Amino acid sequence: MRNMKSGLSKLAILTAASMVMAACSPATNDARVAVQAERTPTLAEAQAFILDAEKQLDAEGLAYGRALWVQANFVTTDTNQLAASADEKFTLLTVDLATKAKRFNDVEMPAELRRKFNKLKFLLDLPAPQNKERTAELATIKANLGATYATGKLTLDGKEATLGDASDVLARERDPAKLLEAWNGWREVSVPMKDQYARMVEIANEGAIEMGFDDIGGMWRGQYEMEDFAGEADRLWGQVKPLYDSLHCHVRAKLNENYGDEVVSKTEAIPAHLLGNMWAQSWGNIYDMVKPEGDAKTFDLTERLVANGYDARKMAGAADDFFQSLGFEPLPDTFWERSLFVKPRDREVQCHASAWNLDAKDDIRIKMCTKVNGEDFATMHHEVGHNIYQRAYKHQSGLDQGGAHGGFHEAIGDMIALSITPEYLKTIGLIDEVPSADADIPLLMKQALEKVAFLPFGLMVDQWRWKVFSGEVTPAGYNDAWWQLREKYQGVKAPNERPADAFDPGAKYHIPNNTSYTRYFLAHILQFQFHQTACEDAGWEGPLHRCSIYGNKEVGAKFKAMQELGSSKPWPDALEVFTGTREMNGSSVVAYFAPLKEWLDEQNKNRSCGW
Ligand code: X8Z
Ligand code: ZN
Repeated sequence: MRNMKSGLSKLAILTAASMVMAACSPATNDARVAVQAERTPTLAEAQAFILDAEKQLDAEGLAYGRALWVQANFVTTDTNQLAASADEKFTLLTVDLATKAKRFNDVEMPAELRRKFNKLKFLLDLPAPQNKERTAELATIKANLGATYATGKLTLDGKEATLGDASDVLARERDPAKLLEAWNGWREVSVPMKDQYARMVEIANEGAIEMGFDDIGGMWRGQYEMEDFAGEADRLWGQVKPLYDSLHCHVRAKLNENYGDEVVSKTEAIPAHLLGNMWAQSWGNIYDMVKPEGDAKTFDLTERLVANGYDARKMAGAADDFFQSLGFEPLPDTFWERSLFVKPRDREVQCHASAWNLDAKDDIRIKMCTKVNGEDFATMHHEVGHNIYQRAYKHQSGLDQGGAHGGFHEAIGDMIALSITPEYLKTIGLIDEVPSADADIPLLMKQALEKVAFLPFGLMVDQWRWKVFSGEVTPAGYNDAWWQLREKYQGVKAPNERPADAFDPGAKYHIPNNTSYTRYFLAHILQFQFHQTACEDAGWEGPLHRCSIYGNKEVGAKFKAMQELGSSKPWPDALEVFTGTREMNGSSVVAYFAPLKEWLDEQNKNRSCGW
């Protein structure tokens, strides 16, 4: 995650700042700018400016991060206000620095330094205009939206329930009426967000324009340092879409067999409450309904974790052990002391899993309301992967601390989770017998329900936001535009007519919390690319889904070399270090799932696919 989660580490502690000019406080800066306005600044001044900016961001970032950590771990009116104040302060500083940086626009400087100047514009998820009142208003809205999501409640079976409870219903229930109750209930939480969201967009767009972007969307896309970011995402989607279409076709047919024409049509988009997940973004929980016939030889990871006495800490321990097997240092004691692993019974927390680095060095931690199940076993590796990456680039200077791009950050732990193969699970004692080759299709099906199903969702969330940010979609059209994109990309539709005041995008964490989302789409491409490279380097010749790099120090060393770069080089350089190529490529996803694709197409032979 950006900024105070994985991005906080961008604000690294700077060691000796020898040649800092007298630019320590905004006040002295102002005076200097006035005096120096007539001449082009020198390279030395540019270097000193960045050094000083990193120092200020580092100090402010630490305070900001702590305020956000406390709020996320203890959501109350007071911590909300403290978080808003810290956000306001940090935003003011960052906007000030990005504005002052403009005077160095014409200075000739090395590419590395120019990139640091550019990065000043990307530190905030939402920029504020240079106006104290509106900066404060923006910070308050942000804190409120986050808290509304974190503390949202619904009614299930006449009792108060949380998102976690509703998600369990979506995962396990098979009665459409009960599924619908949970699905609709959670969407009432976001109704009051809509007006605030619209106001937030208005203010932040002003800020983005002042920084030289067309709108917030332009700013979000700009950080990827690509000519045509949206086009690149479309290209990658084109590579994997045929696979998604085959999966969609089979899943819909099976849901139709289970629920009948009344609930699921054979030709239209799939109603969103039937796919096992609150947002229909991953479908692993409906494996039992879509699995190949005669699936006797696989295993249920959730059942195995429970039977082996796993709890959240033990799950984190498995992730730690995996990274250690590749040559990474053990997680520090403070990780175990300061992380939040389970949902507390007596206070409100932001349960959506996240990974943090508070001091841009070793104070790495996660916050996760872990459930002991297969899904969270993978999420645990995802979160620990963020922490491992953050620590790997801690030696970089403040502005170079960060993922090569957001997709890299989201792919590190996921790539490791792709190595959680039956063979590996046997090695760590979770299963007794490795299923034979006739379990390949069932194993691939489980993986596809998580990973392939996710792809169009990963893409559409920001497609919606880009339209909102550009003004193409206005508040009156927020909800309809959301469902148009859900249908277009995912072939998923709302299970019932949406109320006029519905704000369904707000029921997904990353919307009220302003976390950009295309990063996850890219991560779902990149993790397979990383996995394929790692397996080839390890000399693996079998099917990709059976390859685990557990214990491979050579692969680990190369993986670490990429991570250590942080964002100090353009992302293609980082990609090249690990994969030898400078392009993201969906062909690894296609190769990984090739046997399943063939099987799906056979199943779909007499079905009508598409929606
Ligand atoms: O938000 C996350 C992580 C934290 S960065 C748990 N993910 C996305 C989501 O939950 O929607 C991981 C996969 C997609
Ligand atoms: Zn993540």
